[in-house]
Amino acid sequence: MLTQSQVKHFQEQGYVIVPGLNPALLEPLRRASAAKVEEWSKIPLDQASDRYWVQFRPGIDDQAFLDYMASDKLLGTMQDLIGPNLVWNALFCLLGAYRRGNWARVWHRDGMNRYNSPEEEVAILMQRQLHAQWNCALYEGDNCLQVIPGSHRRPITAQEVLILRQDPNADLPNQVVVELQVGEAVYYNHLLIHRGVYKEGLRRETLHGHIMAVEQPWETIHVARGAEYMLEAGYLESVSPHLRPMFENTIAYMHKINQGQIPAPKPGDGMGSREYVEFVTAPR
Ligand SMILES: O=C(O)CCC(=O)C(=O)O
Repeated sequence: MLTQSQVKHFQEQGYVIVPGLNPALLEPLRRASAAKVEEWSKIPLDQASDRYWVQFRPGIDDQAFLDYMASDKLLGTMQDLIGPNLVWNALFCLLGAYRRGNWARVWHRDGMNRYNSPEEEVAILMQRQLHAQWNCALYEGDNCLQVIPGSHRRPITAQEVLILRQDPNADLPNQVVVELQVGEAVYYNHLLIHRGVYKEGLRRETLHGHIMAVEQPWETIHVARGAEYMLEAGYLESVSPHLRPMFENTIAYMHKINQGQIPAPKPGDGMGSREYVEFVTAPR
């Protein structure tokens, strides 16, 4: 159970670091992750050079991922942060510098929509506060994520835009480097202005997932991409009863997408990191 001050930190600063992966899960997760990474590393570089993550399919891939998802730590933390009714979206392993040397993902907000004024920008941000994404480090030394605390509730500043215009990878005022010990997780609102800075030689295999509340309005693009296996007969019954309510919500959500009940994002919305930087730095 999180303390009130941890929840407040998440709400106001947009992130909170929480220790406590069950130690019995660490080795099985490392083994499962290494096997998936090995699979991924066989993809020819010209087909995979842009990828820095591997997707896990709980219930299809190694049992360790399901055990991790079903842990009280993960579900309890998410419920403390965003409420009791959860919709699972995705689970990846973030890799950082694998096969790419030193590089950085530019400052961005994930999946941000386009807007015409700071008021519209804040309205979009405030509509998306009932979700969280997390990074849980499986190895020592994960200091790849950097965030601008509090930026998930306010417009990007003129000073930030000025800096990004000169260099979308430059340091920004008040940036915080998120340092994770093994088994620690940072839960964060991915609308925080953030980036990933990756160093050659750092073994980074960091579990990275996204969960939202059923109450969170969202566009189709973001939920359960690549998770059609969840719609197969018998899938739900195959997972731990602990996970079923959350997975049932995901499946219901996917049905709504397939039936066209959830509006598709407008063209140009749900921007990726590069698009985001181009959008905010464009002359106005
Ligand atoms: O590697 C990281 O921790 C940052 C990931 C990131 O920038 C993103 O998920 O949008």
